[in-house]
Amino acid sequence: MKNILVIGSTGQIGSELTRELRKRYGGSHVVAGYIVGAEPKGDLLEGGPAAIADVTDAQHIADVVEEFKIDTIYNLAALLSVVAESRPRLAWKIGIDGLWKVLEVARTHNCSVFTPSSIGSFGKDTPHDNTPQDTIQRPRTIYGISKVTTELLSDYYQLKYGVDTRSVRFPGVISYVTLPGGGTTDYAVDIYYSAVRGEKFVCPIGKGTFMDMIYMPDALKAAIDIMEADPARLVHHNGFNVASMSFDPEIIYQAIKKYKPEFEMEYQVDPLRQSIADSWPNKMDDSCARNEWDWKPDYDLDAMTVDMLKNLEIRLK
Ligand code: AKB
Repeated sequence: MKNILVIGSTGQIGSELTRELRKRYGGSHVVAGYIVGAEPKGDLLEGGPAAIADVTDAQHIADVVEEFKIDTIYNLAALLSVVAESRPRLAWKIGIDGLWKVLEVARTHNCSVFTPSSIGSFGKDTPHDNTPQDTIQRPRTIYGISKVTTELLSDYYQLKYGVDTRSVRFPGVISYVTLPGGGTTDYAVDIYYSAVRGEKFVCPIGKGTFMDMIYMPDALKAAIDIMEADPARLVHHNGFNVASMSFDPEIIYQAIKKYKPEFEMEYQVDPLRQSIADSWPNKMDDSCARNEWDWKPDYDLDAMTVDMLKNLEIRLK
């Protein structure tokens, strides 16, 4: 990776990935791609070049790739699971029509591409415990359908045209920097904000609902390490299971209560979020990622909780 374009650089993962890539490869080598209305600000704007890179406009992406001699594209444009259910056509337009445009630019300009998949690519017929790398993927949400298609289309470009496409299936990503918007796993971020603000947390996901989660530094590490991986060792290319921690609302609540004994939580289950969560794995088996490119997370629930609380105390002061 010499010159990198991050599409969606102002989103939850994109903003932190852009900063991390700039730290590793130098500010001038990482272009913060954005759409009108979601412009980068502060250090994201000042730390390196920025350019409009809208996945619905292939010519625009090609222009940016040429101008900055891009060889690697991180395509993070997507609607999250809950919001996608209310705007399915837009979710498809951004997630799949957009991906097709990015892949075409990559094919004609010889770029590698990372487009994340998600635990949302699984469905209720998938084995829920120790979900294997290669298994049934029959999701019933538009988000899930678009994520399975993302994996398949990325593999197609790899096999048919030799485009170097790679990706992981992200669990719910937890961070104190940029809030996620409209995801099923968002509760695991919101709960920390309530704890630090001294508010009672109203949990939209029911007790006993386990989902895979990952702390942002590990999510960034996964996104960068898979693109740096030795291609000779890769059996899979797109949609690697990456696991880190799995918990239900009660477990994360108790983990926070250890440091905030006065913290309270009650349940008001949201039927849409719950039905999506019920169709996702309880815990994935990530042995392929571990074997093929040495994936290993650094944070467990307790280490993440300490870091989240410490940093949110500072940010929300
Ligand atoms: C969501 O909840 O939609 C995302 C995801 C797990 O893909 N965080």
